[in-house]
Amino acid sequence: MIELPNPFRRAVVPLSVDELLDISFRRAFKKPKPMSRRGDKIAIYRSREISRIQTISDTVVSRLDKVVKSFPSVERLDPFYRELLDVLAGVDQVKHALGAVKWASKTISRISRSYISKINWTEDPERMATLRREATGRISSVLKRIKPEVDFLREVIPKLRNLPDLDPTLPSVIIAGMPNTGKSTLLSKITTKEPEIAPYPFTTKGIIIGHRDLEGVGRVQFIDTPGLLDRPLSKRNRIEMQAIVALKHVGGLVLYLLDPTETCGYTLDEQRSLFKDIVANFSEEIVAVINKMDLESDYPDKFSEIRDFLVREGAEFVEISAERGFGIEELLRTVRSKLGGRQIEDSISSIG
Ligand SMILES: Nc1nc2c(ncn2[C@@H]2O[C@H](COP(=O)(O)OP(=O)(O)OP(=O)(O)O)[C@@H](O)[C@H]2O)c(=O)[nH]1
Ligand SMILES: [Mg+2]
Repeated sequence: MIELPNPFRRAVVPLSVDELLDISFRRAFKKPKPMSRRGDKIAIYRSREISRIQTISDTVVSRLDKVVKSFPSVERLDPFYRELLDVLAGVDQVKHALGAVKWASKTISRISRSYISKINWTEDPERMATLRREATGRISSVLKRIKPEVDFLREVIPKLRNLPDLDPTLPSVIIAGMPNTGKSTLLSKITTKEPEIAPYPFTTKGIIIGHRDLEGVGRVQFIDTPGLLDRPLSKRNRIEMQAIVALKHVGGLVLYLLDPTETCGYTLDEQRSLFKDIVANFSEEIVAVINKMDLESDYPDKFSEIRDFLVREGAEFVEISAERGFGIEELLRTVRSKLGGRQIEDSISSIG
């Protein structure tokens, strides 16, 4: 089996506390073995009550342990996934929740052992039933105590499992920019990634990865990121923070999309300010991409203004229409030369 880069892919989502109680109790109380008329009645009662406790405890403990064991060790996570974990769930909250699940599993094993031993010491069937009821009552209340932690894991593990597979061995291109500038449209144009289809303007809420083979470079991963607003890091929300994590940890080329038409809902000033912010704060090489050039005749001044700005900044830029497919070939040529150039530099420096 190939190891998938997303380390959360195999993390088990816990059942809800109610579901877990339900299946374990149903298992424990289904079809009691017919009581033999002969034989030691007391022994039969005893083994029935013990088996009920044991079944509930085994079912609960094995389910809980699977959740803890299937979750990757936070310390060994790649920084990209570790920071996404922090953004989407909070490292401390996840550690606390997994700790609570582990505690419940151990406590339930202990309760079960102690009541089984008590049942072994009594000869009174009624006492056995009372002890069994006490044991199952205590097991239920331990589980109910971890309900908030279990609910939290049920909410965050599916999100983590759905994170894309970032392959650290492939060259990467990050597509960044303000919302609605056309990042996802561009991704669907240049990679095999199916565009997300929605009857309304679809806002990307997480990182999406598509692939494309580029001549001389090989397979490249293109990373579509959620739109960023022009605001300080401390004000960024969880959705935006995923784009920041990609910019911080992926390492690669950044395509910064600009929409001179401002139909994205953001002014040129805001788009320029975010561009400068990214140039100042991240070390990746950046190519500016002026998008929506199919609308240039409606906004000639805005297009000139953005070109002048990029020239002044000394920024490299390409003009495209992601929707119509204009300029895509030139954009890919630029990407290829950037990535190809870098690979040659890398191999030279590794020889030297
Ligand atoms: N006219 C024109 N519209 C475009 C072009 N590229 C994208 N759009 C439109 O711009 C809108 C936003 O496109 P998206 O690709 O969803 O933008 P995005 O940058 O991924 O947006 P977020 O995910 O919200 O950050 C959509 O209505 C697209 O159809 C283009 O080249 N020309
Ligand atoms: Mg998008």
